[in-house]
Amino acid sequence: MLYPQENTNRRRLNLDGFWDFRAQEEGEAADGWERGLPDPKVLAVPASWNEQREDLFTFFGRGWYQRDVHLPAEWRGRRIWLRIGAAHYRVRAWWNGEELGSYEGGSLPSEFELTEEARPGAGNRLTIEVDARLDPVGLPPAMEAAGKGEERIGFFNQNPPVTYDFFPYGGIHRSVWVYATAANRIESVFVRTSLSGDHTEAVLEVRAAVSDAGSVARLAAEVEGQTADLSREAGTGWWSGRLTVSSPRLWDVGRPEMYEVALTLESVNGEEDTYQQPFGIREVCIGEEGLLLNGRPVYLTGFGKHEDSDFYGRGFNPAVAIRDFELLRWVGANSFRTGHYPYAEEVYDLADRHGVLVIGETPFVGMNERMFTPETEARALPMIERMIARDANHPSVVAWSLANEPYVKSDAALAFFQAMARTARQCDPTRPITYVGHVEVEDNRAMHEYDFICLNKYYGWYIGHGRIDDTLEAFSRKLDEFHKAFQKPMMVTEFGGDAVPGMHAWPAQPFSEEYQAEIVEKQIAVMRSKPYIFGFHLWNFADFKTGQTLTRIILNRKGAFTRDRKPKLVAHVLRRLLRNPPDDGENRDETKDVGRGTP
Ligand code: BDP
Repeated sequence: MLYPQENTNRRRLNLDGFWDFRAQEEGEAADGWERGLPDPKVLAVPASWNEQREDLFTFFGRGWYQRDVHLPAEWRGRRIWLRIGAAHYRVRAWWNGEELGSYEGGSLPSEFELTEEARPGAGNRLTIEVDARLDPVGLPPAMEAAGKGEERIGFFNQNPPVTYDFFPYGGIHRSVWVYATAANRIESVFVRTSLSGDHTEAVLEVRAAVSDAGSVARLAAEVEGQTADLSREAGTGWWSGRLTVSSPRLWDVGRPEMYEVALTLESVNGEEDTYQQPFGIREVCIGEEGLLLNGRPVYLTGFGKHEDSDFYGRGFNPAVAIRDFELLRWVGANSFRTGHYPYAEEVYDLADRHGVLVIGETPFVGMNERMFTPETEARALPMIERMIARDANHPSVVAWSLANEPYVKSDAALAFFQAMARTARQCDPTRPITYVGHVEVEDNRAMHEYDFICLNKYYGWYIGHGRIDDTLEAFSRKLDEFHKAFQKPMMVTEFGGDAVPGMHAWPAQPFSEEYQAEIVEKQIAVMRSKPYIFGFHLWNFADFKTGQTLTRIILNRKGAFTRDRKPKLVAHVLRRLLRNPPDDGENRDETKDVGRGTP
C-alpha cells in the first residue's frame, strides 16, 4: 500500500489535528454515532488517547473519532481514498454515515475507497471507530484467559493485563489522509536491485501493479533520465521492466545514497497517474561471519526501540523521530530493531536518509502455545505480507524479524514458524529473516530454518540480579551454547537492566545508573570476544511506558535515554565504546560514518 503522495497527478489532504472524540462505555449503545457524536471531547490525532486525558488513561474500549472534511471542488470526477496510517487495534470507518469498511492489525495502514460517497466541493463527515479492547488471541495477545502455568516468563499480574511489556495504547497513532487519483492508479511499486561482482553496474528490476490492468495504455519507469516501458507479466497482475545504472552510488551505513524511480501510468481514457518511489542500491546477505552489506561485514550496534513518548504515547511525532536519529548519531549507533511491531513509515524514510540499518519486526510478541493454530496463522501471514509490501523499498531495512520471544517447542509452534518463514521468503527473497529468541536452545526449534540468530539475555538482571561479575561466565557459555546448537551468526538483540534516572549507588547496585552502565560495559566486552557475534542492541533506546508490576517504576527504565530523550550514564559509556570500537583487524564498518550526509 503506497504512502499518499502529492505530485502532478495526485492530491492529498492531511487530516491530523483536533478531532471530536467519544469513549463508548461497556454496554453502551452507539446508535447513530457514525452521523454525530453525543457530547464529544476534543482529542489530538495522531496520538494515543491514554495520555491526553485523565479519564482515558486506562480506557481500553472503543473510541469514536469524528471530524468534518471539506474536499476541494477540483477533486470532482477523481477517485478518492481514505488512508489511516495506523490505529490500535481495529478500525471501522464511515463517510457521511455510510460504512466504508474495517481493518484489524494495529501497526499497519488501512485504506478505504470513498469515491461513491465523497462530495467534493462540500462538507463531509468522517467517523472512525477505534477498538482497543484487549484480545487474548490478538496479535499481540492480552492476558485474560491465559492458561494456568503457561510456559512464559515475565509480565504476569501486570496492569493492564497483556502478555507483553509495553502499554496497550488505544487511538489513531499515525496520520490520516484523504487523497485523489486518476480512475486507474498505480497500486504497488517494488524496486529490486542487484549488483555486478565488481559493483560497477546495478540492474534495477521495477515491478508495479495498477488498479485496472485492462485499461493500461503505457506504464513506464524513469530513473535519472533513463526510461523503460514496463510489460505485463503473463498470468499475473504485475508489470515489470529493467534498467541498468552504471557506476551506481551505493547506499551504505552512514552513506545514505538514495535514488528515485518515477512511474507514469497512461490509461486508454487519456488519464495519467504518477508515483515517485525512493529506493537505494545495495546488497545485503548473511555470510559466515554475519551481515554483509555490499560485500563487507557490518558490526551492528544500537538498540531495540519502541514508539513511545510523553503525551503522544504511541503516536508518531516528527520532532521526536528527528531527535531519536540525532541521538543515534551522537551515541555512535548504526542500527535499531523496531521492537515489537512495524513503525511509522516516516521512521524508515528517516533511516534511509541517515544511513541507519533497521531490523523490521512484526507485531508478534508474547505469543503463546494457544495461538499456534490455523486461525491465528490465517491472521498472521497476511500481516507479514502487508508489512513487507509496505517496507520492502527501504534500503535501511536489512532483515525481517518475524517474532519476539516465542516458545517454539511444540510441533504446532514449529509448523507455525515454518509457515511464517515461507511467507516472508516468498514475499522478499532478498532479505535475511530471523526471529528473536530467549530462554533455551530447545525452546527455539525453528531457529535452524531462519538465517541468523537473535537472542535476548538479561544476565545481571533477570538472571543473577545484582551479581554482574558472577554471571559473565554464564552469559558467555549461553552464547556459545546457542552458537554450537545452530551454527549460525548471532546478534544479541536485548540485554541490559533498569536505571531510574538520577538514582546513584556506590558500589553499583540495581536500578542505579552506575549498575546499568556496568552491565553494558562488561557484557559488551564478552560479546565482542565472540567471532560469531556480529552485533548487539541494548534494550532499550529510551525509557517507555508499560503496564504496572512490582518490577516497573511507572516506566520500563531500561532506556539508555530517559523518556524525554536525555542521556543516562549508560549513554555516555556507550558513546565511548561505540565511537572507539576495538581494532580487531577486520575491515568492519561500524559507526564512524553515521550521520555523514545527513539531510
Ligand atoms: C524482554 C522483552 C521486552 C521487555 C524486556 C524487559 O522482549 O519486550 O521489555 O524483556 O523485561 O523479555 O525489559
